[in-house]
Amino acid sequence: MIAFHNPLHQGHAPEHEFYRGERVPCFETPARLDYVEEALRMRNHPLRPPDVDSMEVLGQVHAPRYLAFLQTAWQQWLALDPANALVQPFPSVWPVRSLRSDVEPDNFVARLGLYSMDNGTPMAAGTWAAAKAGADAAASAANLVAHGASSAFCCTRPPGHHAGSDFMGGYCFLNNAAVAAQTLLGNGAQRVVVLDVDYHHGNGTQSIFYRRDDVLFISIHGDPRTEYPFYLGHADETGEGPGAGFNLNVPLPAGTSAQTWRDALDTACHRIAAYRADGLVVSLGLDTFEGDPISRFSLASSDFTRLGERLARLGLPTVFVLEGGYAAAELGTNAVNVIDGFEQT
Ligand code: OKP
Ligand code: ZN
Repeated sequence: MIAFHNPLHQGHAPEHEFYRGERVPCFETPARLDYVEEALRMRNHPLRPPDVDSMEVLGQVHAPRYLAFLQTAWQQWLALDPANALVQPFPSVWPVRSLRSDVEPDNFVARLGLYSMDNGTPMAAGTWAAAKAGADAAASAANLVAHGASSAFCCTRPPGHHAGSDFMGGYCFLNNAAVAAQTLLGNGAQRVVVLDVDYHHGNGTQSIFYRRDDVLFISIHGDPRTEYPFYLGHADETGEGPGAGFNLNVPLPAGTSAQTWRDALDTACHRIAAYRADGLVVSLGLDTFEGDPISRFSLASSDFTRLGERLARLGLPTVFVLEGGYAAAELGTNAVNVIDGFEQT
């Protein structure tokens, strides 16, 4: 399977995130992608740089003022104090209920809070360039599939599925899966499914497409009552307005077995078949792995091969977009297991 990689991902390398109130080394590291690229090469999958500019499609899934902020956020941070080059910005205040989000504050940290859902999405000097190149890789993979390839893989970080129309969160800045889905639609697809199998609910993707019937969003994830992102991902979220009936959440308790997870996947696949989609985007998080340090499902490496096999049986043009997965040393094996399971079926 042709894989589009992100040539600029290393520029997004913040050092710290917050965990239980303490600053800890980031879980979402450049090394993650090195492992995936190495496994792709070892198992003979060609790697290509992005060949599509996603800017126009980004404007269809993200708000203009959010894109403008993100694009210049690091310069704004440095303009406050050149010494900030060595400091990570974090938001500390957010416009929750009863506060206004229509007026952009002049204060940088307040603006950062306006465009963030958490303080768990650290930025670095190369964040915009890395996120944009990742969106380009997603658009490239979708474009290849739209032009007749049966599948393609977007091999990128930072991930995207927590990023909504106008906010970052959960290590995500630009919603790569939404870019892929929108690219398929822009190339003539009528109905697209986004299937999100990351451990964490894809709140950003869900919210972007919540009122639309041309994208069916399905997610299997840790129950948000106990798992990030906490405030979205419940089973009663089924879509709104024209999108009513085109959103399916399958939350599972932390600790769920691989067998129960596979049954949930089967349920999702039956819904996909009934939708008569002309394209599938898979938000491929691999943090459902039993060895993942921040998640609590128990899939083995062999289960990822089975995931690829099950998805292949849908018979749909398919774009895989890498999301989470924090057992870095096993990430390459697990990701390419999905790819090989898919291609060998
Ligand atoms: C991103 B993806 C607390 C650590 C938890 C949220 C996890 C984001 C996962 N600061 N941060 O869905 O794999
Ligand atoms: Zn995740």
